[in-house]
This record gives sequence, structure tokens and C-alpha cells, in this order.
Amino acid sequence: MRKPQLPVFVLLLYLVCCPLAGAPRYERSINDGWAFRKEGETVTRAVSLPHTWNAEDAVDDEPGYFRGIGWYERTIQINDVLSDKKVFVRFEGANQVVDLFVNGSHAGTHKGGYTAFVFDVSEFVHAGANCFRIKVDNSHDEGIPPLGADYTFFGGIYRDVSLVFVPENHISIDHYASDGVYVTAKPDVSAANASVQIETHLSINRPEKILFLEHSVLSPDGKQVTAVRKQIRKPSGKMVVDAAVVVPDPILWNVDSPESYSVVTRLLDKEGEVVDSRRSSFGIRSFRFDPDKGFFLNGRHLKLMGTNRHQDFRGKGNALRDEMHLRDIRLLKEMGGNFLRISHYPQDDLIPEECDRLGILACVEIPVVNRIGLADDFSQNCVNMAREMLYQNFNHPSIVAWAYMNEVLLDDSPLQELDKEEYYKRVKDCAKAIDSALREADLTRPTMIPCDGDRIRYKESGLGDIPDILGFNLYHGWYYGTFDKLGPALDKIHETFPGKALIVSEYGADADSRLHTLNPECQDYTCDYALLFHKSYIPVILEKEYLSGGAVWNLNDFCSEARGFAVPHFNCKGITTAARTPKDSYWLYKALLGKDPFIRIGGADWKIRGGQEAGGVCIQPVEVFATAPQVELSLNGQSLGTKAVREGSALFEVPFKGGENVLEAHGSDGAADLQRIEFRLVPEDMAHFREINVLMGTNRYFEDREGAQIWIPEQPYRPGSWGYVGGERMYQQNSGGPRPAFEADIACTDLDPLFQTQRAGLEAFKADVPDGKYYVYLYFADLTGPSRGKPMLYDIGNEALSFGETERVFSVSINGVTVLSDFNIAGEYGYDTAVVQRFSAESEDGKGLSINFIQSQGLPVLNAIRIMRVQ
Ligand code: GCB
Ligand code: CA
Repeated sequence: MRKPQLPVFVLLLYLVCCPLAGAPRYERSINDGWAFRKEGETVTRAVSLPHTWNAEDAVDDEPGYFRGIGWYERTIQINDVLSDKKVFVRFEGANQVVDLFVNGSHAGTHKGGYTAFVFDVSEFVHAGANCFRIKVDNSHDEGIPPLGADYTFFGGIYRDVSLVFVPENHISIDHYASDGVYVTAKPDVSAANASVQIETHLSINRPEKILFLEHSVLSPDGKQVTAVRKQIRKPSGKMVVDAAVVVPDPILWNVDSPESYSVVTRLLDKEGEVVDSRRSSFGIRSFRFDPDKGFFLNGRHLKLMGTNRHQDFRGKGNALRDEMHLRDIRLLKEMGGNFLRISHYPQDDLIPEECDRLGILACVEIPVVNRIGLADDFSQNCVNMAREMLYQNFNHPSIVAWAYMNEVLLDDSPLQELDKEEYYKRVKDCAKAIDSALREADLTRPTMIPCDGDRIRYKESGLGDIPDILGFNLYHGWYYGTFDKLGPALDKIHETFPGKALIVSEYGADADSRLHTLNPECQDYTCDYALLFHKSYIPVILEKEYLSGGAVWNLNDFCSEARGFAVPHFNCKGITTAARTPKDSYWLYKALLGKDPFIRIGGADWKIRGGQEAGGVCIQPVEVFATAPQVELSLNGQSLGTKAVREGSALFEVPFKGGENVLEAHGSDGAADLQRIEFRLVPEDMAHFREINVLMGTNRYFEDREGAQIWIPEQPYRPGSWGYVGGERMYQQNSGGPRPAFEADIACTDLDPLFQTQRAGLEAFKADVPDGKYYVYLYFADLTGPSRGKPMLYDIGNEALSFGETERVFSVSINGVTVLSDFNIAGEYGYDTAVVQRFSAESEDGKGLSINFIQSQGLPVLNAIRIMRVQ
């Protein structure tokens, strides 16, 4: 770290014997009791922080979400003694520009939505009632990253806010809103000793003749191991004081034994009275990223395996309680992960804190995503953000790299204004400015840029030469290509960037936890395809020696307002849902990476299954994830045999009966699991028919968790059974090839997958049901609208093509009675809109039900059908 030269005199190294005095500084949160309104509104709402104003409008059917100004106002009663104190307001994060007004005076402005900041309000507050007004603006601003990204920029004060009272002379709290104490600890080669450097920033507002600064270093079990005291003559203003100590026989911080030291820093007056103090924790460890051999921690090779994380949660936007942040790190640890890419921005203080505590290595980055801004202050704002990130996270042993610029060459829209050479030069200048700010402030950690798969651009532009480590976000077998291309692509990257340490900074496939299939297809959004994706990536990442590791995209499903697909407004590449329920891929990782005996029957959150009965049962595969070499599965008390576990799982064919089924799995290592599944059999003997839910034009199964129903894939009609007659499965046509499901966000439903596939040109749907009264529900959505809008950036070269169809008009009859005539779905309801029509019908004289589709113009379509016996 670089710092000004200061008149600091080393007095003596001496061991402190006195007990630690109570810290004279204190803080309290001011999260509650705010009145909130959007600019222009007159009525306020009572809110508590953390708060976002976009929790609802970012997930509704209306495209877009409010990006503008919000006001928070409250009276803060201050009964504290204010003489000899400084008062600060500390925001842990608010998106994205904040202005604080205290009793009518402007106390400060902060730009950037993901880092902490403080305002000194000492001048503006007084004893008694104080009026605090906070203006927060999340409008697009070309000067502030991120400018555009695959996630929602929720506005508001979405992290905690506190009042901090410190003595006039104090350990700085306003040096980039950090601790003010920066510890660099390094074991020597033999690890017999560790050298510990401590840089302390002081704010001296009341000049003194002399002050003392004392550091007491405590071992992980709280015993003092060494101490140092420095004398500061004529202290004044902002000062930096350096100290160095040696810790003998250091206990190293490790992923399996994450032991941290702490340092208690005290500022003392000439009588030796404590003026201010604070405790910082740090770890002693060494690490390196090797371009050919991967990552090493304390001299031992360690493959980094883990995930990325976004900070939002279903229904809450980004406004999470502390506990919710902590839970995510636990989820990652329990999975056996040892690495977290804190993406795409710095997160709550507790995230790196918990990584330290649980033994997870991490990198953290500033949110420059897809492109840089052309505004004059963009680069400066990036540098400032990078410094905030760095200083606020400095002491965490878990953090092993500083990153910036995610896939920054992906969005070439700035090329409309600048030629390529000029734009790339600006990107590089910005990168260099950030990179050198990081290096200057921290000599111990490497820098990193996460790139998209287009390695050539990062090479030719020269951007790839700037950081120490290159991350690559790879989606072979999702957005492009096939799984088997991953290995060769990685080898090419390694060849292209000799001397650069490499990591797979992202890889993942979307999965809606409600969607399953027995025939996975790329982009079908089923858990089963995502599982295949992870199964194919993991061994490649493990096997390439030069790769430091890999980070799944993503730990959790997260909000991305502009997305359509199975769960509109969400990116579903999480291995847990947006409410953190694990999907099968999560269990796969746990089986492969976890250390303790573990077993889990797949589809743990798939409670209602269904299918066509054949010979009294319906046979479907069930995968068991386990650490043991062998597992036994039984169904309703009867063993289905024992199987060898290969690469974390074993597959069983399970003959489900109708009703409740109990699956029990036992691993040879003693782990056990039990799962109850309700299986809805469509009876072979149609005389027992009750109901059926069928998705058209797809192989997918969909669990409707609100209606407690299972939807099963279509089949062709056979006499004595049910199914479609004629027509063909409709694919979304993309320039990169057909897609098994449409991406449109379907208006007026939460059951989007019911409407995103369809059969076109069908003649009929027939069901040979017994005589009786039925409800027939037909599900329609016209998916062939003229324009699908701009493709997602990530969907490289894959824009959805227009069908160029004329109108679609058809009639529907049930058992010869026309129930819909000249029906025009889009004409009546608009494109991409859910339409469900319920009809009453009777089956008489053993004729069953025949629903016929009669074409007038264009092809008739059907998206899903439900038939239920009512009498
Ligand atoms: C990426 C981006 C990330 C996206 C992800 C995706 O490469 O870095 O922000 O969310 O792909 O799912 O497309
Ligand atoms: Ca919206």
C-alpha cells in the first residue's frame, strides 16, 4: 500500500498486559421508521430498510421497472452526548446515487450501488429531533457502472444504514468507508513465522502533543501473541501509521480450518487512556495462481470449485436481511464448494466475512458489465469503486483476487459512436486505470478480468494482457455448440494466453425447478438438461491442470427483468431456486465435492409426478446422488437393487404405482434418504379415467405447485387411450437453430411453461373416456408474433426469427358441437398472452371425447389441454 510519509516514531515494542478497555466508539442501525415516496408522488409509505422500490414492478407483466428518484425521510432522535464526538452515517449500500440531507443541509453525495459509504454529519446534527432526508436515484447514468447487464438494478436503500459515534480523534471510518486498519499478513517460506504489517488511518480533529497507537495481535483462540506500540508526536489531520510485528508459529488460515487472528488497535492519549479502538480480523495464509499448474493455498494445490452469487431473493428484490446473506454462504459450504465469485459487484459486508469464517476462497469485482460508458467520469467512477471495494474487503483472508469488467467486449453498441480502435483503446485505458489502482493499493492479490467465450477479441484488443488472471464465462451446450467443445475451447484459451492464470468464471444452464423431462434437449429449461450440462463440465474443469477452477453460474436463480423463458424476469441458471431450494445439480455437486457421507434422491422438490400406466405401473428413472461407491434404492419397502455410483450418481428405473410412493436410498457409507412422491397414474383402463393434464409440442413435465397438478407430455392417439391426431411440434426458430420452447414472457399467467410450447396443425385431440360429464380446458397462446424484439446479448448470434405468418383463425368442436368458431387468439387477446377456455362436454354411448380443430386461416394450435371428469 502506498501512503504519505508521516512523522511517526517507533517507541518500543512491548506487550500489553492491561485488559482490553471497552471501545468508546459505538454505532446503531437506523433501519426503521422511514417514510418513502417516489419523486412526484405525494403520499408516503412506511418502510424499513433494507428496502427496494422494485420488488414488484421488476417481476410483473409490464416490461421495465421504475428507474428514477425515491425519497426516504424520518426524524432521528439523538439523545447521545455529542460534545467531543463525531457522528457519521454509514450506508452499507444503496442503488445507485445517494444524497443525504440532514436538517436541511446537504451532507454528501455517493455514486455507485454496491459499496459502502459514510457521510460525516457532525456539523449538521444536534441533540433532539433531527430531520433526515435521503434521495436515492437508480436512473441509468452513463458515468456509473453497470450500464446494462443480465440482472435487475433494484433501486433503493437495500442494505443497512447506521449512525456511528466516534471520538473526535479516531481511527478513520471515512477512508473509503473501510475499517481504517489494513493488515497484510504473510507466512515466511518455512511458515515458522509470519510477518504482519498493519497500516492504520487516523483522523485527528483535536490536535494533541502526543498520542499512542497500540496493536495487540490475538491468536484464533483469543490469546495475545504479540503487540506493538507507536508514539505519534503532534498528531493532526488525516494520518497513516505503519507498524509491523512478527507472529511466531502462525496457525494458517485454510479452507478446512479457517482460523483467523485479530488485531485490537487502540488509540491512547498521553496518560494511556483509550481514546478509540477497533478490532479487525485477518488470516495468515499464502496463495498463488499458476498459469500452468492452477491454484495453490499455503503451498498445496487446490482446485477452486464453487459458484457465483447474485444478491437477490424471490419476492424481496435485493433488500435482504443479514441472515439471508449468510444462508447463501452456508449453502455453498454445505455443497462442498471452496470458492465464490462475488459477482458482478461487491456484496453485503457479511458475505466475505462468512467466507472467512467458513473457509471459502473468493474474488470480488466492480460491476463494469458488457461495455464501458462513454461519459467523461466513467473511468474515474470505476477507479473510485475499485478502491472502495478493495479497502472495504482488504482484511479478508478469503479474498484472493480483485476483478473488474465482466465480458466488457460483448456489447459493441458504443461502436455506433466510436470506431473500434478508439473504443477498444478507451476500454483498455479504463482497465489500466482500474488495474493500477488495485495493484498500487494491494501488493498481495492478483487482478482478474472475466471474459466471454470470444477469446480472440480479448487477445487482439490487448485487454487480456492487462490483468494477472483471466476468467472465461463458457456456455458450450447452452448458448452455443455442444458439451464436448468445452475441453478443446479451454485448450485454445490456454494456448492463446500463455502465462495467464485461468479460471472458468461462469458456466451454467437454465432450469425451472418445476420442469423435468425424460428426453433432455438444449434450452428446454428442464432440471434434467441442466444436470447433463453440469455432469459434462465438472470432469473437464477438474482434469485441466492449468485451470485454477470453476464457478457455476449461479448459486441461485436471480432477477433479470428483461428475460422471458420459463420463469420470466428470472435467470434460472441457479443450482438453487430464487428461494434457495436446491435443484438436482446442487445435489450432484454435493455428492462430488462434499466430504461427509451424503445421499439424496433426485427431484427432491418434485413432489407430484405422473405418467401413463402400463402393466399397473409407470416406470420412470430416478437418479440418486451419493458419496458412497454403492447405493441401494427401495420402493414401498421393496428393494430395486444395489447400484454402483459413477461420478456422483446412480440411476434406477422405478415402477411407480398410483398414489403415494415411498422411496428409500441407502449408501454403503451409511448415508440414507427418504422421499415421498405422489404419483398420478393415467389409467391404462380408461374406464377408471379421472383427469389428465397434457402439454403439447414438448417432452416436458411441468409441476403446477399452486394447483398441485402434474402436466405430462403429449402422445399420439391410439384407440382405447388418448392423444393428438396430426400436426407437428412447433419450435421457436432462431438463427442458431430451432429451440424446444418459446422464450416469450406470457402475459396474464405464472404458468408460462404451459403456454411456451405448442402443437400446430393438429386435427384433433381424442380421449376415449367413459360416459360422463367432463370439463375440457384448452390452453392457448399465439407465439408467432411478428417481432420478438432484440435477442439477449448472451444469446450470441441466436436471434429468434419471425414466423412471418398471416393470421391464425380456426374453429374447435367437441364431439361435433362447435364450441369456438373462427377463433383468432392473437386478434382477440394479443400475442404471447395466456388464454384458457373451459368447456363442458359429455361422453355418451362410449364415444369418448373428440376435440377437433378446423383450420380457416393459418394453422390451428393447441398449447395444453386438461380434461377432468366432473360427474
Ligand atoms: C454471462 C454473464 C452473466 C449472465 C450469464 C447468462 O456470461 O456474465 O451476467 O447472467 O452469462 O446467464 O447469460
Ligand atoms: Ca415490470
